[in-house]
This record gives sequence, structure tokens and C-alpha cells, in this order.
Amino acid sequence: MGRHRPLCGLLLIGLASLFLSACDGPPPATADLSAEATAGAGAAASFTMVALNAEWLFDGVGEGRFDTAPQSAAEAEEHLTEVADYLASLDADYISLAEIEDLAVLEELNALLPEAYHPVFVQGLDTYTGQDVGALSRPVVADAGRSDERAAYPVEGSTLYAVRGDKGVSKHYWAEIEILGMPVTVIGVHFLAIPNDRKRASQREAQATVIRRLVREILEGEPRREVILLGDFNDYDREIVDASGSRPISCTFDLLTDLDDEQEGDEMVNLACFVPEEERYTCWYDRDGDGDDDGGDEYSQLDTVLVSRGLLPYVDEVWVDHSYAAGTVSDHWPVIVRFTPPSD
Ligand SMILES: [Ca+2]
Ligand SMILES: [Ca+2]
Ligand SMILES: [Ca+2]
Ligand SMILES: [Ca+2]
Repeated sequence: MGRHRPLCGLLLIGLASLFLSACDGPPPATADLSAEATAGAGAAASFTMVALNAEWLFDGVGEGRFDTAPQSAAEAEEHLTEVADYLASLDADYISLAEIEDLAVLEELNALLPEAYHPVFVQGLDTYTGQDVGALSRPVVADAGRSDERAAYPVEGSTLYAVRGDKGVSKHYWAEIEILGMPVTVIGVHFLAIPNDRKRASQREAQATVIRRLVREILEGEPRREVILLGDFNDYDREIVDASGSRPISCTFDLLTDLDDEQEGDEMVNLACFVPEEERYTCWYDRDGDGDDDGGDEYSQLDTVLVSRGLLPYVDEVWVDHSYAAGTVSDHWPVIVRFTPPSD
């Protein structure tokens, strides 16, 4: 709290080269963490993680004022089945979801999957849409929670001059699990929508500030835990430019990557850097309203996975799965990450 943070603009220039070195080509294996990870007897050979905005995974009852939500139990059931069939095909170890209604829907989804997961659900505070975030985890979840903190906006160094206020993160959770023998805290988020709306962007910077504090607290804690921060950020990374060249107006990504300006470089790395630029889109927005997926500027990357540096050597593969047509399973496509212990 009250930490000094450099201006967004300054941050970018100095870190570009450091960032590239972290992200250029396949992640290098480092010796210090690999020994620890491979030591766990019976540890799985790899660990797959999915971040998907499931587009109104609701029960179809009481969502009348949101025309993009299912409008009947039958419609909701159809959507749930489609999402379940898709997720079953992935056979992932951890699935983080945005836009779910509640624990009941998450349990219903779980029941449709071939192998039961541990549900992660911490009631959020979005009383307007009723949307929450949650997850299905194969590893046992040691603990889970959320931060009730709020941060003032405009944040220090912001270029957005919004009316002053403060904002919390209505939709997020943290969950403690083990991945390949490593203690990891996963933080799932769904930040305020509409990336380049100035007021919301300013409020999103406050939300990012809350999550930034949370991540720092975890990374600086004892014993050491790694952090995976994932979900629908509803914003763009100015360094890892998406397929349509979207430009952010907010500092959201700067706040969430360079957490500590007294330590050189980014403490968290956006794994989109391992995805080819033309594949960097996770959201279809039917800009011209013709019902067709026209690609181009109808695509943007809003969903993201960031990892702390200790996890980088384990990042084996990162992709955005575009295997289904836009607007079938969801209007978003998931980011998928496979972690594998480094070979030596
Ligand atoms: Ca409902
Ligand atoms: Ca809810
Ligand atoms: Ca730093
Ligand atoms: Ca269109």
C-alpha cells in the first residue's frame, strides 16, 4: 500500500527487452526448480490448465434482462451440455471459468464431465449480472478465498482522468493447489468489461491494483508459492499485441506484470507471448451485427494467463483453442497452457 509505481509510459520502454528475453522461444529449463518438481513420486508428467469465459453458464431462469443469457431452462441445458462436451474433450487438470451463475451450475457442469473435479467457488459481488468466476480442479484445493480490498482510481500514474472513486474486484477467487509438486496459488479474475471505455478502464486499473497487491503478498510470503493469474481481463497488453492490433488505454497489464519496480523486470509473464500473433484472439465480438464471424477487428485477446517467473521453465505449450466456431460453445475461446517439468 502506498508503494511507489512508475508511470505506465516509463515502464514500457525499459522492460521491452527484458520481457522479450523471458518470452523469446521455448522457455529454457533451469536447474533450481526442476529438481524439486520431479522429486514428487508419482507426479503427473504434465498439467493442463484452461481459462475460458463460458458465456452465461446460467440456469435460464431470471436472466430476462440480459438478452445474451439463456432465456429458458432448455436453452441453458443446451449451452451447459455444449460446454461440458467441449471441456470433456480437453481432459484438462484445471479449468477456470468466467460467467457462471453460481456453485449449483458449476456442480451441474462437474456432473456432466467424465471424471469429477473439485469445484472452486467463492461467492462474488456482482449483483448486477449475477455472474461469478469459479473453477474445476483435479488437484485437491487446500484453501480458497477472495480479496475484499478496494483501490482508489485514477491510480497513481494513470493517464485516464476519470471522476475519483474506488473499486474492488467483484469477480475473482484465489485457490491453493499443487502443480507438478509445486505450491501454486491460482487467481481467477473477470475484470470490468469494455476495454476502451475511459471510466471503466480507470476502474479496471483500480481492480488491477487490488489483484497486484494480492499477487505480491503471495509471492513475498513464506514458504514460497508460485502464482498463476488467469481469466477475462477485458483489456489488452500493449507489448504482446493481439491478432487485430488492439491497443489498451489503461495500465492494467503493466500493473499486473511489473509488480515491484524495485526489482528489475516483470515478476509476472503474459503467456500470450508464446502464441503466434495471428492466433492471439480469445473473443469474437460481432461488430457489424451481421451474425457472421468476419475475423479481423471482430477478434481480440481478452483472456489471458500470467505466471510468476518460477513457473516459466515448466511452460511447455500455450495456445488459444479455436477448434469450435465462434459463438457455439462460447463467444470466447480458451487459453490453454500445458506445464511439463523441464527435462534437466
Ligand atoms: Ca438464473
Ligand atoms: Ca451469481
Ligand atoms: Ca519488477
Ligand atoms: Ca460480423
